[in-house]
Amino acid sequence: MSRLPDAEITERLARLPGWERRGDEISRVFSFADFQEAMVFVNRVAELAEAMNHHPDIDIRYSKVTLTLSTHDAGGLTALDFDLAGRVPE
Ligand code: H2B
Repeated sequence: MSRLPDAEITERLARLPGWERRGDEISRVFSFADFQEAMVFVNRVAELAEAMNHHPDIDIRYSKVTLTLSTHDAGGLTALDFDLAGRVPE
C-alpha cells in the first residue's frame, strides 16, 4: 500500500464529514450520550478494524471517542485509512 499524494488526500477528506487531517494522520471525534454508548461504538470499530486488518488509534474520554488513522507500515496516509474512515458506523 503506497502513500497517497496530497491532492488525493484533500479530495478524499472532503468526502468524509468531520474528519480532519493533521500531518500524516486523519482523525475524528465521535460524541455519544454516555460511556456505555461510546464503548458499543468502540467495539463495532474494533470488529471493523479486525476485518480490515487496519487499526485506528482510539482515545476514549467518557462519552467522546477520537479515532486516528495512519498507515504505519507505509509511513503516512494510504487508501486503507480513507476506506476504514468511510466504513466507520455512525
Ligand atoms: N493498522 C494501521 N493503522 N497501520 C498499519 O500500518 C497497520 C495496521 N499494519 N494494522 C498492520 C496491522 C500490520 O501490522 C499487519 C502485519 O498487517
